Order: sequence, then C-alpha cells, then structure tokens
Amino acid sequence: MRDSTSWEPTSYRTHTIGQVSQNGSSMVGSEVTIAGYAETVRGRGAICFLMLRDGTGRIQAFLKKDNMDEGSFDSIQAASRESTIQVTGVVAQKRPPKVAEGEPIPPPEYEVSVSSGSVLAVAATPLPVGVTDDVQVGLDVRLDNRHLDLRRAHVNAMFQLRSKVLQYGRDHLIKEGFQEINSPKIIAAAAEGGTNLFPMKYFETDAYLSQSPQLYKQLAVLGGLERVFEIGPAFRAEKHDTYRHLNEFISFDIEGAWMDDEDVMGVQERMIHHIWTEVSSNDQGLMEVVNEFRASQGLDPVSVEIPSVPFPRIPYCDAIEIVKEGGGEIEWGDDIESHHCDLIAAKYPGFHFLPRWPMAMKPFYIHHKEEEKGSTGGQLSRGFDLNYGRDEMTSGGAREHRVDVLEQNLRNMGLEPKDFTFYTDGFRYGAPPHAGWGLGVARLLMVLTGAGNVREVVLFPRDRSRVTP
Ligand code: AMO
Repeated sequence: MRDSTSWEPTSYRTHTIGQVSQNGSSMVGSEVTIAGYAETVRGRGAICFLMLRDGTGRIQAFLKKDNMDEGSFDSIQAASRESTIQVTGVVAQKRPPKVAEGEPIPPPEYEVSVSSGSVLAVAATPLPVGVTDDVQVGLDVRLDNRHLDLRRAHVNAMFQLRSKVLQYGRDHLIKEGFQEINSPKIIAAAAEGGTNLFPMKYFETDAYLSQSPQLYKQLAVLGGLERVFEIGPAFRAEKHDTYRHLNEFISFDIEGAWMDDEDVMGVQERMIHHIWTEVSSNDQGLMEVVNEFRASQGLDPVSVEIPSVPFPRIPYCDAIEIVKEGGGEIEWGDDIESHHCDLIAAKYPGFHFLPRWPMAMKPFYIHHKEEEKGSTGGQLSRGFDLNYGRDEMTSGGAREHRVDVLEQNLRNMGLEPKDFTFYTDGFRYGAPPHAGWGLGVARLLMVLTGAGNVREVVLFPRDRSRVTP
C-alpha cells in the first residue's frame, strides 16, 4: 500500500485509509470521512462490518442501524464486493482479540464507527477477475479487465515499482546533468529501418509512428542541449508474439555530447546501480507483496540484489567464442540470438554489456573506427547491447558525427540520404562526438520483479492481437 502521509484531504475524504489505520492511536475519538472499495460486507440485521480498502490501506468500518440513516445502512449492507462507499465516523480502537496466556498480544487495530455513509457506485456481479480471492484467470482475461486486475495487491505493487524505477532513473540522470526532452512521435523517416513502421495519414501526406527518439535526441545534442534523456513511447510494427516484444513500448533514452560508447555504458550501469540501491532501501514492502503472490503460485521469491559496477564487458568477438565453446552454432557476423545468450548467461548471469558489434549489423547512425576490425577482418562498430541473462535490455553506441561517413552509411544500408536531410543537416555546422542508449523499461522491470512477461508490467499492452482496452 502506498505511503499517503502527506496527502491532502479531498472533496470525498478527510483522510486516506492508510492515514487512519497507521495513525490510529493518535486519531482515536476524531471524526473522519473515508472512501474506498468494499472488500467484504458482513453482518446481518442491525449490524454490519464493512472492510473498506483504498490505494493506501484497509480498515474495518462498523455500522449500526440505530446510529445512522436507515436507508444508507441498508444500501451499504446490501452492497456487492468492490462497490465504492464513503463513510463518516469516529476512529475507535478495535476490541483486542482474546489471546491465550503466554501468547504475544497483537498490536492494536483501529476501526471507524460509522454515523453516516453512502454507496457511491455499485459493482456489478460476478466480478470477471477476483480482487482479493485467489481465483486463477489467464493473462488475456486479466488484461481485458485490467481496471480490476490492477486492484489486486501484487499487480498494484508491480506498477508502484514501475513508477519508482522511472523516478530513480530520472533522479540519477538529472544528477548527472541530463535534462528531459520530448521528441515527436509523428515522423517522416525511419530511424531503425523501414520494415517495421506503422504508417499513418498526416493530412495530405504520409507519415509514421516513431520507432525511437533516436534521430531527434541526436539533433537535440547537436543543437547544444549537451545531455538529454527521454522516457516515451516507441512503436514497432513487428509481427512478434513473444514474452518480451510489444508493438508499443516505453523507451528510456539518453544522448550525451563529448561522450563515447564506454562513457554512456558508465552512465547506464551507474543508473541501474542507483535504481537497485533505492528500491532495496525504500521499496522492500512492495517486493514483499510481489513475493507473497509468487509464493502462492509456488514460485521462488525475487530479491533486490544490487549489482556491482562496472558490469562485465564481453566484446562481440569474445561472445562468439563463448557461444562456440558452449556448443552453440554461430559464426562471426551472425546475430547473437536468445539461445546463444543462454550460453553467455551461464557464465555471466547478471547484467553484462556486449560492446563492439560488427558494423554491418548496426544502424547507420552508429560510429566505427576504420582501424577496428574483427578476427575475420570485418569492420567493428562502437555499438553495444546490455543483456540480463538471455534478454536484451538496451542498445546503444557512439554515434557517427562525420557527415560524409553518415551519408555513406545510409547508402550502404540501402537508404537514401536525401530522405534524411532533416537529420544530416544537423551535422553540417560542427557536430560534437556523442553517444547514447535506449533501454526497454518493461524489460528492466521484468528483471526487478521476476515477471515472466513484459505484459505484466505494462498497463495496457499493445501486441499483434490487442489494441483494447
Ligand atoms: P533498439 O531497437 O535495440 O535500439 O531498442 C532499444 C531497447 O528497447 C527495447 N525494445 C523493445 N521492448 C519491447 N518490445 C519491443 N518490440 C522492443 N523493441 C525494442 C529493448 C531494446 O534493447 N535507437 C536505439 C537505441 C540507441 O541506440 O540509443 C534503439 O531503438 O529493451
């Protein structure tokens, strides 16, 4: 449950339920108005026990017909689970449960002795997804009913963790001098290759949904913003159907002037180290909620192990050798696929960088040094990935800042420099060498929370078969 210590009253409540249940001892005798979902409604006749939950806690409300308006009492007593209810009453200490001699006395609990109340919205029955009961439903049903799924404690905890990860990441980058930008999502040219674009009609012309802020974050840096970051949507028309691909995902990007690939790998590992450190000291309660659910499913708990920095760096050429030694079939110039990554992860199970990929496998904007060649003589690049286990978290690299080389790279990759003048013009008037990366937020959350599917940590995922809700 969220810490609501500093939340102000609203038109619907004087206090959050968390404020009342956590500060009960100092609030006994005070009148409060609280509002929440009816978790259970028990009691017959003239007495009713209502367990009320909001996003910050749960508390029992005690209703007596004699103490309040009869109609309100009856409607609350008849309310279905998850109906929203507002009550006003006085905070009281609950009668302590009887304990056998020698047993520890439990800490005092508080309740609200209700004098008035009303049902704000009645919940239909049956609920398509159980909120507090442990009824197994498939991911599709849950996603169809995400509004209810989110009320489940561990799902709610996952999204609180997601928000924390973004907050800590943002805090860290700001501390390192990065400033937040927002680049356009309606664009005219592909940053990551033309095959996986979603086309759209933009008045009389054709446009696309952005695959990555790549070209714009570079233009921002070329323009003198020096160090920038963006957390925003990226759209890929890929026909994947996997646990880690979506057609819309949140990309966490940085770009920095006067930096190379090694410099931005440093930014990345420091940021991840900071995120894990902060979660470890502030958010263990959320991890416990996730672990309670995992235990109920027979899954091992996840713990927040702060990774040591620097992360290992396994250059592409070495990675190929590790795969071969592990019995995998791969040649220099091949992509390192997930089953290859399993072989690398056997040696490097945590976060590890894979720097210096062949230039032919990297996008046109990646920098290379002519003298850096692989074992077979192929051109190496300054592009890297960050993996965790078998999964890629991040791609990044030093960028090509020499405009003639950039245009040649475009041609080499079958692209037309004239389609990219809005971008290449940015390099014509003095371009600082620069570098950056793009991190898949949901993939990082999978690592932190142990989720087996990115859809678990994406509010309303978009995949090939889902555009609603
Ligand atoms: P890339 O295409 O590798 O690089 O994307 C960066 C990171 O975004 C995540 N990601 C995805 N997550 C979910 N579903 C998808 N379909 C998906 N595609 C990618 C991955 C990936 O590592 N412009 C470069 C970054 C840069 O060089 O700065 C880029 O977009 O975690």
